[in-house]
Amino acid sequence: MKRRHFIKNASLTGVGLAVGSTLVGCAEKTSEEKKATAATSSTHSKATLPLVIATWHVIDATAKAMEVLQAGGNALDAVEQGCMVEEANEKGQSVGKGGLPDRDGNVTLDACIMDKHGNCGSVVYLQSITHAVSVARKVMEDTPHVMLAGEGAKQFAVSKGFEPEDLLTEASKDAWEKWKVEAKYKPIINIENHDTIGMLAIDKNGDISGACTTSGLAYKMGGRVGDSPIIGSGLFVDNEIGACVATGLGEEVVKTVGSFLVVELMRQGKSPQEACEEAISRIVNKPNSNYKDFQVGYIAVNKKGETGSYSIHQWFSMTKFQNGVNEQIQSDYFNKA
Ligand code: SD4
Repeated sequence: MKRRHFIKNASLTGVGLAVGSTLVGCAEKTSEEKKATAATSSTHSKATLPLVIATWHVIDATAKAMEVLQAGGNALDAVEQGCMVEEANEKGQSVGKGGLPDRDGNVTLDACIMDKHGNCGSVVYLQSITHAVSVARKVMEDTPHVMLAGEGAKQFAVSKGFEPEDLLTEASKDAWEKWKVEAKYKPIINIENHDTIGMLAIDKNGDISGACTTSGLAYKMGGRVGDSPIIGSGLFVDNEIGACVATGLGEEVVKTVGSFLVVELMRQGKSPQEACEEAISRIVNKPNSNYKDFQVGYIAVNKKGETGSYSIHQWFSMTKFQNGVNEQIQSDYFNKA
């Protein structure tokens, strides 16, 4: 289902839906936008802990993460278990089992995780293992390394008890067969179809962790790795300052080291919302930027529990669970033309 349908359906299913705040330094706000900004500022500024935010519409995942936090679990356990919900969801065709394959029909996963101490682990081009985020955590905790790739990552996972399985579901195989009719051998850039799950949590002790997991761009070239498993690009956590996670066209995030940039902007005093907006502006304001052809979205949280989200194009959203409310918040975006 396309993201715009999720967003429309959200209000019908009792899931809260708010609208993101507006870019500093962007076009003059309309009165409608000013109202939306006011509504969202309060959504973004309640700083009660614990809290969980995630990219896109993933209320089951944020609910799981909050369950972990409410039971006294830490933020690291929360983001891992939250992401696992989407990895196991075969209907989500962008993460874990059921993820759309590369152009050769192989489902290859990228994931990373980062804790309050700045420890991190990552897997790239992982095949046949559903819970890539958990393998990334094992890399972090059980090896002297940060990143394992491909067959080595898979062998490591198997050595840790992960069961290999076929990740290509019938639905994803059918979609790939249809794609093959034209088989355009370049990344398909559909601005509504970037569904990486990035999750950030602050536990009741005020400690922050984050995780990110994806099958990457559908029908990508074999061997292609995006931003999602790259610490600093797809995800960055600094427990003194805050955290950020990205979704969208990974190449553009990598070129601007997006998540690290957002955290550094927060360190310099920007709010999470302002930092996300500035990081998007670095992409769209590049000379010859072809931003109209791709989507990038960021979500961020600071140490105070304030949150922000922003994207290039419409229909990016953040799911936030705080103060007993698990809601989808539609992000504000740059390209209003
Ligand atoms: C990537 N950032 O591999 C990911 C794409 C994405 O849902 O967000 N997919 O570039």
